Amino acid sequence: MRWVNDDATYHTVTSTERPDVRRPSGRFDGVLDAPQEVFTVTFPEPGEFAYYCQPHAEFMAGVVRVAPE
Ligand SMILES: [Cu+2]
Repeated sequence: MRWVNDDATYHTVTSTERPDVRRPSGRFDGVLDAPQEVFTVTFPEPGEFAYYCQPHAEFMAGVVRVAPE
C-alpha cells in the first residue's frame, strides 16, 4: 500500500488495532511532512489493517483490506 501526501500539511500513517480506537499499535508509523512525500507498507498476509493520521485523528482514518490470493 502506498500513501502520498497530497497537500502541504503534516500527516502520519499510523497503525491502530481497531478503526474506532485510534492509538498507535506499533506495526507501522509513517510521517508525511512534505508535499508528494510517499510512505509504503507491505502487508504479507490477508487481513484488515486499520490506520489513522495522528494530528487529524478525528476525521482522517481508514482500513486497508488485503484479500487472500
Ligand atoms: Cu492528517
